[in-house]
This record gives sequence, C-alpha cells and structure tokens, in this order.
Amino acid sequence: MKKRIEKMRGEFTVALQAAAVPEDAEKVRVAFLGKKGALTEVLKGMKDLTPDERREVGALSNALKDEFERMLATRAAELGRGEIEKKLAAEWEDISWPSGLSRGAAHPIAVIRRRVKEIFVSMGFEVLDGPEMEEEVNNFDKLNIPPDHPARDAQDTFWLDNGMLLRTHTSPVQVRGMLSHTPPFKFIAPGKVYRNEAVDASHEHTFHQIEGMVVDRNISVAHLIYSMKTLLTGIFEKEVEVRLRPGFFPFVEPGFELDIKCLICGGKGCSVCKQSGWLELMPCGMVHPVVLRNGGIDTEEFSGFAFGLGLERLVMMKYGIDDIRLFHGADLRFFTQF
Ligand code: FA5
Repeated sequence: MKKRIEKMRGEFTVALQAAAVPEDAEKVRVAFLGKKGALTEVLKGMKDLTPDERREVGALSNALKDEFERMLATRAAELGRGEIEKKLAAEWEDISWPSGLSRGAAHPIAVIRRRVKEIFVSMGFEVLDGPEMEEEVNNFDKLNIPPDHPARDAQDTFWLDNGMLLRTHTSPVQVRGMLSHTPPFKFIAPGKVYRNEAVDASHEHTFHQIEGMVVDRNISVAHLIYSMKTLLTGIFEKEVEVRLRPGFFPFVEPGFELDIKCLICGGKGCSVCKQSGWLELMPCGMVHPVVLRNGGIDTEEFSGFAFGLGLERLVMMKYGIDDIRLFHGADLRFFTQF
C-alpha cells in the first residue's frame, strides 16, 4: 500500500502539469481526492491493515493529501492568471495608435511666422508680445495719431464697450516696447490685428502682422533696407523684386511702402495685386521723433526704424495662394499642402 501511495504522487504531478485550464485541475482533484478518487480508494483499504501499519499509512496519506491540495491551489492560481492574461490579450487595444482620421498640419501662417522669427532672432532681435484688446492711447495717440487725425479713418476700428479697442495694427507694441526697454534695443512683435473692413481676395477683417523696431545710435535707412532684404531672401530663398516708394504713416518720417512684385501673376496683374503687378507688403520707415519721445527716448542720442509686415500677404506670395479667405477656412486639402 505504501508503494501504491508513493507511486500516486508521480501520477498526480503528471496529471496536474497536463492541466491546461482551471477546469482540468478540478478534474485532477476529483480523480485523486474525490469520493471515488484514487487516494480515497486506497484509504478505504486501510481497514485490512494492522494497527501499526494503519498509523503509518494514515500519516503518509494525510501528508500526501495536504501536499496534493497545496499543489492544486498553486496550479489553479497559475492557470487562472493565464486565463486573465489571455482575456486581456484578446481585449488589448493600443490607444496611441492613430485613428482612421487623417492627420492635421501646421497652419501656413504659423509655418511662416516661425520662419520670420528665426530670421530675426538670428539677427539678435527679441520677440515681444502685446495684447489684442488695447488702449486707444497706445494704438493711436502715442503713435502720433491724435483723435481728429485722418489716419484713424484708414484703420476702421472695432471699438469695445469698455472704451478700449481691438488693436488695428501691431504698432502699439512699439509704444509698450519703448517704455519697457532701455535703448539700444531691437525687437519684433508678431500678432493678430482687427479691422472693420470689407473682405475680398487680399483683405480680411482679422489678420496677422509682425511689427519690428530697432532703436540705437546712428540708425539709418540703410539698416532698414538691409533687414528687409535679409528677411525676404530668408523667406523666398531666391531673389525677389521689391520696390520702395514713399508712404505716409504719422509714426514714421520718412515713411516707405515696400512692395513686392506679385508672385501669383509674375507682375502681369491679377485679383490679388488688383491688376497692378505689385503687392503692398511691408510699410516701414524711420521712427518719428515724437513717437520716440512718447516712449521716453532721447532723440538727441538715439534714432530708429520700424516696419509692419502683413503676414497673410507674405504667405500668399510664398506659396502662390490667390485668396486670403482660404486661411480662415476649414478645408484640410488646403492646409495639408504646407
Ligand atoms: C500699418 O498697419 C502700420 N502699422 C505699419 C507700419 C509699422 C508702418 C511700422 C510703418 C512703421 P498698414 O495699414 O498699411 O500699416 O498695414 C500693414 C500691412 O498689413 C499691409 O502692408 C498689408 O500687408 C497688411 N494688411 C493691411 N490691411 C490688411 C487686411 N485687411 N487684410 C490683410 N492684410 C492687411
């Protein structure tokens, strides 16, 4: 009987290892420890043994029963874990995997704004920010545009109930920059501006400008032209035709309009350049002494230049886009080209 019990340990171990699912382990338990199980049957034969033999076989079979139960518990846990893992594997989903939707793209305005920033930062310019809701005094008065000045009419203004306005250009950042900096300094200020204007192929009510201002000793028009050329060569990566003509802005003296030969029609005339062959891109000039003084700058010692780049028009020329209204649209076929 002792031999039979010893042999049973091997049989039990083999049967348990062969179990693939928790139900198999349960079948092994019934086969060995159940009412009609192998070990139970052996124990039933103990009545024919001598008392000494009975004590010895009893102890042996109890120890074996305990051992089988421990092994069963361990195996059942293993198989259960395996089941959970299998279930998890079947249900697993990679939530970082791109969905069926097409991917977005950087907006062309953002692409070129980044490039313009890089070009100016490489020339040592700082990048400033200014609020879109602005004080009248910064948007107009301190820029040498008093309340009755006709230049106010050129920039139809969205007035706010609180007496402030949506800035019509980025030039108020000139005022803020002068008041917060000690010369010499040079900065650009990209941002959104608003005008109460009729929209057409080259005009929007909400558009972007990049203001630039340099204040230092002995600044001349030559510095201005050099900076504009560096910018345009960096953006267009080729020679482009530009022209400088006199332009009037109360905050610069002398003032200029920098026009670029229309890259949409090659100068022949189209709806974007209003059939003129040229597109007004970047007004600029030497900062008016009144403006410098309003910014607390000593005009005996310092002079400066400033410019106000229209970002949409630059992007239109760069990519050959013939309608400014596309920028505010939601057509992904348009946006994914850049
Ligand atoms: C100004 O806004 C001046 N503050 C620029 C300036 C700064 C001059 C510093 C001198 C010194 P203007 O109104 O011309 O100027 O606008 C500047 C540029 O913004 C234009 O050349 C054009 O490229 C762009 N722009 C003007 N109006 C619109 C519009 N409605 N839609 C899209 N772009 C526009």
